[in-house]
Amino acid sequence: MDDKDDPVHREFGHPAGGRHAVASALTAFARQGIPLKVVESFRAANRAGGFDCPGCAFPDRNDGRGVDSCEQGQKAIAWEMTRRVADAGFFARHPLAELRVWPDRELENVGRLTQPLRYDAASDTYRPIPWDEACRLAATGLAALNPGAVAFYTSGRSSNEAAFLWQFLARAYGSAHLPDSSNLCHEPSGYAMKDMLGVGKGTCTLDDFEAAELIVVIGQNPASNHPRMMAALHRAAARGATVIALNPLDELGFRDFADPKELGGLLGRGARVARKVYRVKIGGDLAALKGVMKSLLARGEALLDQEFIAAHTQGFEALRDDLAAESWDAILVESGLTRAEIEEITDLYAASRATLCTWCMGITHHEHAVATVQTIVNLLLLKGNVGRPGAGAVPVRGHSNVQGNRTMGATGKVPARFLDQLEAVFGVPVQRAPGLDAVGVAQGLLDGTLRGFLALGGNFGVAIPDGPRVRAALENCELTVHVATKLNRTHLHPGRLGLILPALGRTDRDRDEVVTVEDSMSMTHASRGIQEPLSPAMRGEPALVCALGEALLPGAAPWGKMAADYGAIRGRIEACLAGVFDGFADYDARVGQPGGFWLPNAAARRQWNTASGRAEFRVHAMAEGPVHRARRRVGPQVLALMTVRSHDQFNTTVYGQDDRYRGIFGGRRVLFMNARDLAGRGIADGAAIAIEGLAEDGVPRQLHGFRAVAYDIPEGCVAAYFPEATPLMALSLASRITATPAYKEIPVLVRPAAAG
Ligand SMILES: Nc1nc2c(c(=O)[nH]1)N[C@H]1C(S)=C(S)[C@@H](COP(=O)(O)OP(=O)(O)OC[C@H]3O[C@@H](n4cnc5c(=O)[nH]c(N)nc54)[C@H](O)[C@@H]3O)O[C@H]1N2
Ligand SMILES: Nc1nc2c(c(=O)[nH]1)N[C@H]1C(S)=C(S)[C@@H](COP(=O)(O)OP(=O)(O)OC[C@H]3O[C@@H](n4cnc5c(=O)[nH]c(N)nc54)[C@H](O)[C@@H]3O)O[C@H]1N2
Ligand SMILES: [Mo]
Repeated sequence: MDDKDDPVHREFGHPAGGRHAVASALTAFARQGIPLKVVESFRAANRAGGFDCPGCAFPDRNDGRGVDSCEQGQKAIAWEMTRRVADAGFFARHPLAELRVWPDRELENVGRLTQPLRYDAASDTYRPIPWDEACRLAATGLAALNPGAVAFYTSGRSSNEAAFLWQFLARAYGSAHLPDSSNLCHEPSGYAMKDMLGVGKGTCTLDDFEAAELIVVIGQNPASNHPRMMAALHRAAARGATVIALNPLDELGFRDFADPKELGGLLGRGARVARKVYRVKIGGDLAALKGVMKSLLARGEALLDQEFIAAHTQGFEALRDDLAAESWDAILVESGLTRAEIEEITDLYAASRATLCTWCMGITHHEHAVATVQTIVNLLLLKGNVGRPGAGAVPVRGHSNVQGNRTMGATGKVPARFLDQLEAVFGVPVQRAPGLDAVGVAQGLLDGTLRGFLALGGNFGVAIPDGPRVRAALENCELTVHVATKLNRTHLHPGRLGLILPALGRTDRDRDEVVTVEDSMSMTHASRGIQEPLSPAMRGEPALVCALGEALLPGAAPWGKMAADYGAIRGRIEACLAGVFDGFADYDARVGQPGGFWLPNAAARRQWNTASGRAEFRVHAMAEGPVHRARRRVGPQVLALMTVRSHDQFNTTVYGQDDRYRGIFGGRRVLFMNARDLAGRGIADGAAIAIEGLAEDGVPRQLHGFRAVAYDIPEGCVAAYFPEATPLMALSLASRITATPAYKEIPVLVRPAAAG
């Protein structure tokens, strides 16, 4: 077991992408002992007849040409295609008390889960059991509980088919507690857009990247988290479009990127992709964008799309008055930008005939996430930048099928019509009341009102704030069931009855079946695994949910028929979604189409499914956030911490210890700090530090064993990696309205280690 964490900081000295990306993809396969599989993988990932990459949700190119996969995707694929196994012998040798001190990456590195497991308290180990028994135990456990005390989590990796059956099983059993990773992720985007535009999804397709004149990338690090988007940005910049970014960090991909799919890129020649990165302060985007709008309006309403505003929107006057009254001083202090920078962005926006804004977690992981997303949409609406080529709002989703899971109803709140059709199609009653979201479920576990927790993938106890307490609460449950591909820390905290059920992943062949997924731009298509499963006891997720359904609610659905033929599931999806979401007619027949099909988006056609039938401007004040409040309480020395991903992880799955684009090698326990913030605290670059989280619940939260790294980051702002730094935040630190944890706005104090 390798638990060394000894980070050093040195410049990487090469462009993002390029030959190092190719080398890193090859290394990922070599590390798993399957070096040759990389060929197969590059041939099948995101290609018609192959599998949908289990990495991010950026859409596939679908032109049938060449490779359409990236370094990060290949890492995720190698991780899944490994031939290593966490078998019965492994679990017999390692009691959970021992595994709990292993680093997260070593738990997953053991290999794939290959058989159903049941926790045995006497030996403190998981032990293999037959499938029949696992399903019977789960069913008996669930039947003994009040359904209102049971939660069914989903992580956005699973397929449409599995997610659909999962939510049906939960609702037919009587629980609508369907928290998902989206609650921790893009929930504010969905809410904000639905409220203003009537559609909670992005309004663009990949073609719009080819037509945009200005692309604004806000709070996103695509070089590490959506590398295929870098290729789209790079192409856009090469044809003359302007790309700019708003980010506290000058991420490498923006200033130096080489497309590994181009010869020049492979030879190592990089190019600037973003003309400029505007270095907002953490949480400063709302102020920055208000500044841009204020400046735009001051230049005269002739610059706006007045026809669009008159014909399609409502609330413009209120926004105009609010912007006129907003103070420039406040805008500049809060955004961290200069007046000249705001005028520069306004120049670009005013001149552009088609603007597309993309955003990700730098926007949603904040207390004022909904307000900030709505401010982005306000900006777009002012110039009619929704519903025409090259223009629109693009929340770039996280997990490869997180959007599809939502379309399938795997969430606590769904339209009544969907529930009606669910009842009609299956002929059984379902739970109609809305259920809890992820933070609500964590609270329910902590206060003991939830007694059962089932998860279709994910690592809930590590992804959620207050992980240690939530994991301890899981142990107090009567029942925990994890459908998973690899062992993770959440599994190490079983309930009185604790089960792990081994699932097939995207790359695994599931007999002759295909599953379907929906990407970030609403393209829905088939995915077919290419590798023979490691063990006959692993099950495709849809079939696995059917097995649970057969044991728990045998009369509720033709479980056996659906397990044997996933087309029978798609038929039911089509029937349940009719009139709820357009586009699912002939679902089963059309999934076979190369590239799949686009789910139509009303806002993209300028049809506004809002109460007023128009796109609605929303006015938002620049309100105080958690860091402001902590500064008032404790003093100006409070810093704003954002927890971000390295280049070598997929969420809680950490592949390695390097973050080469940011120049960090061999460890992850670092805190990126401005040199002046270091000097002010008497901390040397590279010194050991203690970090204290200032939660409003008063519970002390401290982290030790971190090193400070002098870094180009705005004063008052610091950054660290997730999940290592998550223990600094409380569950109560979350966005207004959607309760998405504010993982990027944690008030902290930093001291030299000796004084800590
Ligand atoms: N390889 C890989 N791919 C992934 C993932 C992964 O872990 N690894 N995760 C997937 C998932 S689930 C998601 S949600 C996405 C995440 O994709 P990203 O959102 O790109 O991921 P984060 O690392 O959370 O990065 C946030 C970015 O926002 C910036 N930021 C932080 N706070 C602010 C702010 O207040 N304002 C602005 N303007 N910027 C800010 C940070 O500097 C950083 O560049 O990626 C998906 N794809
Ligand atoms: N501090 C901090 N915390 C964060 C974030 C942050 O930026 N900062 N980001 C948040 C975000 S955006 C998200 S989306 C969440 C992610 O939260 P989750 O989705 O809960 O976490 P993951 O790390 O993606 O889950 C990894 C686990 O999924 C399982 N798995 C992988 N593939 C499959 C599969 O095909 N089937 C099944 N059944 N299981 C599979 C494996 O067992 C693996 O251990 O984390 C959130 N937490
Ligand atoms: Mo995410």
